Amino acid sequence: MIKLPPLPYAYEALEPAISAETMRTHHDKHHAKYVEAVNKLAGEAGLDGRDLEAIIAGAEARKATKLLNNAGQAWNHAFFWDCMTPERGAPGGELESAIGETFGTLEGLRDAFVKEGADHFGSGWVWLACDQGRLSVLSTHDGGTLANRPQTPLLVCDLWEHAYYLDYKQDRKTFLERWFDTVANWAFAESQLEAAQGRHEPWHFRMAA
Ligand code: MN3
Repeated sequence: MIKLPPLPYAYEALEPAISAETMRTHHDKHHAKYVEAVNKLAGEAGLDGRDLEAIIAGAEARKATKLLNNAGQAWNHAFFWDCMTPERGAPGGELESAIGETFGTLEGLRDAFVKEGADHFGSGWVWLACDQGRLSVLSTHDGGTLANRPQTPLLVCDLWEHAYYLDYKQDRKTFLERWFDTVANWAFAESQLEAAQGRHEPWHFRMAA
């Protein structure tokens, strides 16, 4: 069994970028439902008792699409909560240098991230990732995840309408701009960059929530 991880801050902590009402529904209803579906489907696939990364790998190997989608969503949401913080910050150290190398400036990264997310057709996720030492911005569709990909994810933002519709209606671009400017967790991204450099383990879905 996997467990729904608690939010690392209060429901209202990310206001005004994201309302408490959005966070409550998003975490307590949407994320909870994905976790519940994973436990049901992993049992049916003989994958119960594994950690979530192993369930994702097993679902992929078995071409168990419904399990893979739900497991990807369970992983992505847990990662997403840690990609946000009420402590507004800015990239520093090696992350700042890596952003400079690939995007020129933080503004360059912001443009690429917001454009990728705003232009993404339908539901999915927009990521900042490190791929063989170089940063990149990419998006995945639906429950698509970087959990078991060679890239190390540094940040992700949810592009499903449930992530922003209550607060921004259909205006995904403004949501992404405000998300990037005010709640992105740069300390977390720096820690993931260190993991990509082999200095410690990358983020994992915690089994004991
Ligand atoms: Mn979501």
